[in-house]
Amino acid sequence: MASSGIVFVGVALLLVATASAQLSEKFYAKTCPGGVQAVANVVTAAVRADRRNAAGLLRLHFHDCFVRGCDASVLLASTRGSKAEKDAGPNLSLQGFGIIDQAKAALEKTCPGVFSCSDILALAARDAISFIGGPKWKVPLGRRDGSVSLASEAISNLPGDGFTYQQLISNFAKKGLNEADMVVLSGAHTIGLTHCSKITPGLYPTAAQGLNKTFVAAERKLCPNTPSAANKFIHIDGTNGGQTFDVNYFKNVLNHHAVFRSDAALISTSSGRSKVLTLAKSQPIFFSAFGAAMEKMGRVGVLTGSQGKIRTKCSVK
Ligand code: HEM
Ligand SMILES: *[C@@H]1O[C@H](CO)[C@@H](O)[C@H](O)[C@H]1NC(C)=O
Ligand SMILES: CC(=O)N[C@H]1CO[C@H](CO)[C@@H](O)[C@@H]1O
Repeated sequence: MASSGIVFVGVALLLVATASAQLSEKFYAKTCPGGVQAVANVVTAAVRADRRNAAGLLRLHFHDCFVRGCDASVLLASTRGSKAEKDAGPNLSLQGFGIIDQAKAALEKTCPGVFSCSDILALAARDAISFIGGPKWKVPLGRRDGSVSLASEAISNLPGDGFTYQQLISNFAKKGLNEADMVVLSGAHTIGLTHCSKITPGLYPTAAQGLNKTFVAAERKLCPNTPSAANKFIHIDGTNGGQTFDVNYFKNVLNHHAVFRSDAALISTSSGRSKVLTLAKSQPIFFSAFGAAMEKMGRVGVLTGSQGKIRTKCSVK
């Protein structure tokens, strides 16, 4: 029958598409056997020197995957007449480019033209987070690098700090990530810094979104509502000096100590609230769910096989 023929062709195409998109932890076993370890060495040295780098590397991988898939487009430099993702105004605070370049330079010496920048980004995020005591997840490899990076696409694809729960869900859904993935990945905000300008919109309305009053007073002290304070950085999760990867972010959200409006939004629905409760209660649950969601995020829109290319320098297409 014609319709079953169409179904068959459809299934066959789907199988081909899945096969070509397969990543594997052993991808470089023959072509660059020491490569994965070389990335780990560079990343752990950089994070040991400055723990701040862990947050930078995690966010770089996230921004990469949300704009054109995990294809290292976030690393490309602007060219004459074309502004790249990394130069999209509000995202100028991205950190960690130098560490990726350093890892790439080491790999180009031992296995030239083989190891993709997008795989380095995925490994660097995992190595950095496990080094600071967070979860360690699997990083299947074999991504290839893209050659397009547009500031306008960073603006239209990344979630905004003023997003509602529904907006966050639909933003992540566009990347094939579900509601549970979105909530657990928000737990990345257990580390890192934010500009005051990102939090003042939630901090200064009189009602302040149902935030805890003591918390609001303390944050307003750190972030006065003045133009000169806008570029000041503060910890997103100040517990333990903002250095530890743990469930305190979720505890803070539950206690109405949320820094971004998008964080506060996680408990604005009963479904979100129950997910936050579960994660706040158990570090093992948070760690395994976070790792699984990172592995999933690392597959978003990847180029494989003969798609894309292997860049020699990560900032140059
Ligand atoms: C759920 C939607 C999300 C929103 C609205 C959001 C928004 C933001 C904003 C506004 C900042 C501060 C940027 C600045 O002031 O320059 C930030 C920082 C950060 N975000 Fe997110 N983010 C989201 C999800 C994620 C995810 C999924 C990850 C990683 C898996 C992540 C990792 C980070 C990290 C690590 C920092 C700190 C960066 C640093 O200290 O250098 N975020 N985020
Ligand atoms: C607000 O937070 C403070 C700690 O920052 C806490 O002592 C206080 O009980 C909280 N208030 C409410 C109403 O939950
Ligand atoms: C995470 C982050 O800061 N993303 C921002 C990147 O730039 C766009 C455009 O202004 C913002 O909407 C995003 O929130």
